[in-house]
Amino acid sequence: MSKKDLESWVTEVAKLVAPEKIHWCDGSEEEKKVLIAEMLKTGDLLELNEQTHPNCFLHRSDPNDVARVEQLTFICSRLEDDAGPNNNWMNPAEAHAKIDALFERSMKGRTMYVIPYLMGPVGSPYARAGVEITDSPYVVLNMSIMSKIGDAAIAIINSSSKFVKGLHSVGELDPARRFIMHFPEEQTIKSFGSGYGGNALLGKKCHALRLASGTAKQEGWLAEHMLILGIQPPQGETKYIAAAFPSACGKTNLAMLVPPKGFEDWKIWTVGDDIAWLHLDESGQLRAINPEAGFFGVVPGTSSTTNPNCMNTLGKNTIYTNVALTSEQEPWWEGHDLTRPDTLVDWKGNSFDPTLGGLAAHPNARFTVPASQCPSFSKEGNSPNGVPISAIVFGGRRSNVTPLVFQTYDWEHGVFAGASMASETTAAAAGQVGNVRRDPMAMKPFCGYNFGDYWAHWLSFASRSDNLPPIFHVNWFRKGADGKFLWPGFGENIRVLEWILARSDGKAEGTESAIGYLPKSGELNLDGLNLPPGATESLLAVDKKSWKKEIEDIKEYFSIFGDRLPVALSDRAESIKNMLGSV
Ligand code: TSX
Ligand code: MN
Repeated sequence: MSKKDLESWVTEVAKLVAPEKIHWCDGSEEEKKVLIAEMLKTGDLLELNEQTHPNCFLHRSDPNDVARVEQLTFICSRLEDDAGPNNNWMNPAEAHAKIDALFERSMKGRTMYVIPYLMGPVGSPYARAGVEITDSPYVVLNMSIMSKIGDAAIAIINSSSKFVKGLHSVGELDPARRFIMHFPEEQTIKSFGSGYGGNALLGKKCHALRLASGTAKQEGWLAEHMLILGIQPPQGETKYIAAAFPSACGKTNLAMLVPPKGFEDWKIWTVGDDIAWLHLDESGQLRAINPEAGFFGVVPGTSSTTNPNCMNTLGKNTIYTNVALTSEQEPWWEGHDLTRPDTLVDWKGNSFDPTLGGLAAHPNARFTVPASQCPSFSKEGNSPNGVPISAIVFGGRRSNVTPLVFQTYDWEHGVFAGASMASETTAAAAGQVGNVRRDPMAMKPFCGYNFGDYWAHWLSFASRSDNLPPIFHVNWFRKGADGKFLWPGFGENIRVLEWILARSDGKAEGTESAIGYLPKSGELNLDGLNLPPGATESLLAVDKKSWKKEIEDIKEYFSIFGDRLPVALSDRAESIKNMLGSV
């Protein structure tokens, strides 16, 4: 692949989609200005209050196009088994035919934008390029925040000879004519019929996770759904952790954590809030880069209480999607610091009537904002070699069973903990509230190949380094008998991170249990928290009966993967079951 291959691909696509014009994006400020001006004219964007929200805009999606669509997302590998039971699969030839029929002349009368983009720090050996062709100026604007558009990408395409090809058209935004298709063997993505972030900003979930996860297996690294943060104790060295959580667990909030009372001299540095690319360096040290340049986060619930750093990141150079609008032309959402104004326009553009019981902002409303605006953004955030990872953390939302924190005994046990992760569904997700769903490594919607092969790849790291970070599991959401959360969460989570780093440093002993090391009595710093009597015990309890049931559930889930399941994982389930004894 080279610049010439790029040009011939663009010509070939233009023949199929028949645009009125082709525009090669350079990522310049001038280009952005022109795009924004056009979108203000067409109503694609509304300008927000210039005084209080400089260079901020509101975009309203089609009401039928407000989220990722897992049932319309396909991995089109040659062999169905390579996609695995964790993905929808379609034969590549059939998939191309199906989606190309939709693309035919789909850009007539429209501009076709060609976006060369770079995922990862400029000059990083770990950065990768892609080119997205789209007919959506909203996509161009978002991609210009979420990735590095233009020369930096072209340079890589010319020199490295590799890039991911992404073709996107909003089509008619008809859910019946919508597909998100991935061709791992061709390093190609085709997305039709949706303008929503995860379906349309192809550099993010489609490239940096679904395709990159498969490339990473072939090349010996990991593309993960993880935040990356640095923790700096008073006068101490900054240590970095990478953490994977399913949706609705507050990943962005943790990535931007503000140290609470008693931790004023600590610092948390944000490297990334969603995706980590992890590589072993020559010394066997695991290092992480954030392939993204911006945050595309959920707005509702974000406030000065839940995430003050995020609130200070927003408010300038921000695209808001599907929030409500005040009479002062300011964005508003459920969970905002300001109580709901009497007069609001809802996310669909209608005057909001609270007596009807609906929401003013869509629960999946989003902000798109440059990472560099975050007050806690790490000085190492653009470091070409990434940051060294001292601990890997998996987590989920569980009202019972899973303790606040435990450390796995070794890498293989850590992979087991990641592979058996689960989380309870919330109102924000589709389906019933409170169901426990397995979401291995928080990658259920994003692993571009068979989970069995993916776990084998994770396990293979044990033989490649004797310096791997320890793996932990956390749960901020355990509830007491009264149905109330036992743990205050948010900033106070730094206490759990402190124990994790102490363990990683060999400075805390821990105590053994059937499921891993727990903090020994007194090791978790709870000073000033005033937890009710018994709360600590309940938070850290490992109830043998419920864990035996949990292991049975995990074994049942694992069985879906048949002979692609690494034996080490079924063996580990068995050995934990034996450790739990006969209760
Ligand atoms: O993001 C959350 N985190 C991680 C923060 C760094 N949330 C919000 C989840 C939805 C995205 C949390 N919610 C967390 C948490 O640690 N914990 C909880 C549960 C909880 C909610 C409210 C309280 C306490 C816990 N309120 C009081 O204790 C007053
Ligand atoms: Mn995510």
